[in-house]
Amino acid sequence: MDCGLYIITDEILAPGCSHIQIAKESLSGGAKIIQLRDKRRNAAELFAIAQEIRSLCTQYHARFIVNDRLDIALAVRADGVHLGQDDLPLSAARFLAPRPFIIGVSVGNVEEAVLAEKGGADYLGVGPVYPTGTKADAGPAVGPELIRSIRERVAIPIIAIGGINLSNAGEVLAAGADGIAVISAVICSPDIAAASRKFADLMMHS
Ligand code: 3NM
Repeated sequence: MDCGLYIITDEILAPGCSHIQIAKESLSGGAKIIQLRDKRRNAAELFAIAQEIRSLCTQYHARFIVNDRLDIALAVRADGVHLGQDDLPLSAARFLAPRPFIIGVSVGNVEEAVLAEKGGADYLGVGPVYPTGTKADAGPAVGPELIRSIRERVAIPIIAIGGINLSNAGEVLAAGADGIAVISAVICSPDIAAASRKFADLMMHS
């Protein structure tokens, strides 16, 4: 899987800015992967939003991943789904969605990372690398050291997440992350496209 700037849409952090607007602006700023993440909306609403983001990602040659909701991901022909440790088990998701459908799995330690790779994950979301206020149950920060330890044990791409900003992104990439997933550092910025562009440039030059 090609990595790059991975933007997760979050309407709660950006009042007045919809998932679709966030996706559109991030893509215009160079995001390579968009993840639709919404724990509140019903399936009908999510499906309609996901359809729009699907076509935006196609237009920008970016990947589209849906958080948690494999049904929505399959229904709109997204490129993949992202699963947390408490979501549908990886084996069950893989049974329903054979490759090349992408399955990403959140991991918080080396054991989970090794298991996810063995189980057929296509990439790992590793975090929270730094403290974050965005996800209440994210757990304690694991630091770039965990990226390094996981990098030694697994071959699939690592997307680092949690508290990543323009000042610490460099050390996360240096630790072995293939990509960086960001919410607040981009979405809380007054200019989402410009903030995305800064991350995309940083990734291209590191
Ligand atoms: N997952 P921000 S941390 C959605 O550790 C999410 O798995 C995490 O937001 C994990 O870039 C996180 O604003 C929130 O810190 C990331």
